Amino acid sequence: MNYARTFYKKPATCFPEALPIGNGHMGAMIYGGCECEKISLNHETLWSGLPLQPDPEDIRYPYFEQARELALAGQYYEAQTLLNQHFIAGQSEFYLPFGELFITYAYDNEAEVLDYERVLDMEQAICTVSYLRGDVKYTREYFLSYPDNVMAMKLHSSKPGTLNLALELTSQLRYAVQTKEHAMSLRGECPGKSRGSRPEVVYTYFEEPEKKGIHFGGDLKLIAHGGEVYAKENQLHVKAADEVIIYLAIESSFNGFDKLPFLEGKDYEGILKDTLDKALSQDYDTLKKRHIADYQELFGRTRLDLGESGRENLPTDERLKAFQEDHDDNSLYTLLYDFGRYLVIASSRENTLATNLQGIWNDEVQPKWRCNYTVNINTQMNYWPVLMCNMPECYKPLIDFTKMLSVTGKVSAANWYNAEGFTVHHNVDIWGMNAPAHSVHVGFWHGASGWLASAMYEYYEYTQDKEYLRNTGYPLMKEAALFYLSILCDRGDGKLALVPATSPENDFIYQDANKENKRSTVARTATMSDSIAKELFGQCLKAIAVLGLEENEFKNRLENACSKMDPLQTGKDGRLLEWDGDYEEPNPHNRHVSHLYPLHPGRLINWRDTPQLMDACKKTLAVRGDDGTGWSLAWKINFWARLRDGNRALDLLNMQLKYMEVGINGLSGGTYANLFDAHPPFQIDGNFGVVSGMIEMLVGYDGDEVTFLPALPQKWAKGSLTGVRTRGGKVYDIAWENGKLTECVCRE
Ligand code: FUC
Repeated sequence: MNYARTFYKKPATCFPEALPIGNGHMGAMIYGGCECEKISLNHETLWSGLPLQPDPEDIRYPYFEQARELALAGQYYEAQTLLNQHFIAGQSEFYLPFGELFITYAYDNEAEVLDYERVLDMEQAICTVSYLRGDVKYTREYFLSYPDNVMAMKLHSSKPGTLNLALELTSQLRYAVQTKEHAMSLRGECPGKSRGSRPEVVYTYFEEPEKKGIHFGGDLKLIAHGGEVYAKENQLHVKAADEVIIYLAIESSFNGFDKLPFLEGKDYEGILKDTLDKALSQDYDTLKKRHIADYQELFGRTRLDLGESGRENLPTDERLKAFQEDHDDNSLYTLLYDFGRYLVIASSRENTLATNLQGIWNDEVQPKWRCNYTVNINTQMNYWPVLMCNMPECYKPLIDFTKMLSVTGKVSAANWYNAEGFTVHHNVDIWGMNAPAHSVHVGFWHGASGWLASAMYEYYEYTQDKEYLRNTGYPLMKEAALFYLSILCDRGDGKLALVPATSPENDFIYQDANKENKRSTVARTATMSDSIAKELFGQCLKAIAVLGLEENEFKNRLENACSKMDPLQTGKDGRLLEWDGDYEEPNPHNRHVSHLYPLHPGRLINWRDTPQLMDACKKTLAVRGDDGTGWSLAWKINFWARLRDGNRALDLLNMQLKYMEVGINGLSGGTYANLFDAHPPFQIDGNFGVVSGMIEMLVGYDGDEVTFLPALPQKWAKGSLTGVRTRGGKVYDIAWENGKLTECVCRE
């Protein structure tokens, strides 16, 4: 068994080299500098903007109805133009960084730094930095406790009286800092409004109380052993101490998506005080023990062992580079698996918000893609491994997220589509923004509500928690299904479909009535949208049966729809069609492979019911090509696992492990030195998608029956996986040798 840790022989020079810690609410990135330690800080609730204020008069559905007529008549381009003019509702707000803590060291001598090490210990969720300067060993230890909601830091030197430090807190938002002896407080404010796009976003801070953005604070307390502590010009200074303990708590006034953050905000200052008082009432070691116990209870639930490779003692950046030469490092996959689970626990806990595009770690005020929730794949991927890794508690933020959207998404369903239920398009923020954003190409896509609702059913499948299904899961599924039921229409051949539709961020070329080639993103139907709806309808029917509900009218509507929908068609070359025509594709290698949704994460295409479509999926992937952004590679691992081709899945996993230099943006993914997934730039989804992909390679289904090693690559001839949770709610330990299952124990 390998010890789960990443480590480095030098400080980080940039964000994707720094080491992440988190407790779901707060996140920190540790750089580990010797002269100056930099720690980037986040709190999950720091966003620009204010609660949504929907305008009941803002009715857009007549345009939808016109676009539908145009699409049914084959006038896709015209439908697209109309929707571009009338359907787009703006942009999401931005996830913003709290700021930075700098700890500047002053040394008594000029000695060279030796034996430098920076470690992220994922067995304990603790980050350490250590080095020698002359005869003094300096160490730092950091963790972010979920039970005590505080960041704890211990700075130590082996020789009494040699710790000389200055601490400074800064922010890129509007802020002020106050220092007192042994304490420092930052008070800040998020802008109430953002306008424009990166790199020219304009933020506005309002003075009117009802327009004021989220207020926040970070309070720091310092305890020095030996030496002297004093405050000077916004800095806290420590002179000649032996050891310093620091506690930092961050809170904000955010009080829910529908509350004005200033007028109806949380008493974050009171909470900060209570949090720090509680932390200070315990000693550091007690706090640390509570943190480790809390973390290990989750992290220890599953284990993957693929054997040792002999490279475990190489610093992680060098190890990644060695992997580019040859792939003989099975325990690097295990490390990636552990890192993904570590990130789940560090970013998504009960009563925290769902993870955004970067989890909770973001140091930019104008982050890429607004660091929002992108729900045409990314947010969902963040949660793929969570249930399999037997951490249902960590799935709860996605449930809360869907609940919020079921409220705010009602307006979009009613005003944009004249429909029942709720709907969600591709971009969401902390305020529940969900209407079509940005442009029709990305924004006219109403699949997110259905996809999230199916993810609600998955929670039941993995936990078998009927109370949850009755009170939470099913009501959300039903509301999401009602939306699709209300807008289904005859697509022109007696079959029901969602018309018009887009396939996320892709387009096609068709010939219009004048035989002219036109390019459009809007089609009559799209395989993904119809599959999302059909999958959800089937899950609603199962839930009705499981719960024994008298839902006759709804059930009839679902059954009628299912019998009249036919989303899965193949084209002349045997590929699964992405739209309802065999169109020319201007972008055949598009990173999204949305039409394979029914293969993964959906289950409409599977070996038992639709074996003939497996080949169509393989052909689709062959033409799409392997390369793609980090999340695209990760998705393809999951596809190939479901197609039961382990070697192909492993090829994709190897591509995901391509060493990514910083500063590159683009569409060819990889992994940064700190193991963060590179879109590039950093996007966290791929870190989670690889974990579910690895499990999909080892655990599959034949109908509802669990099967093991469905896609075992030759290189993983021997191994074990313990504590894996499966649909049906059972937890298994398995082991295999020479590619054959040797052990299979059902634990629960
Ligand atoms: C979707 C993707 C991009 C990126 C963005 C956040 O729009 O197509 O690749 O992941 O979300």
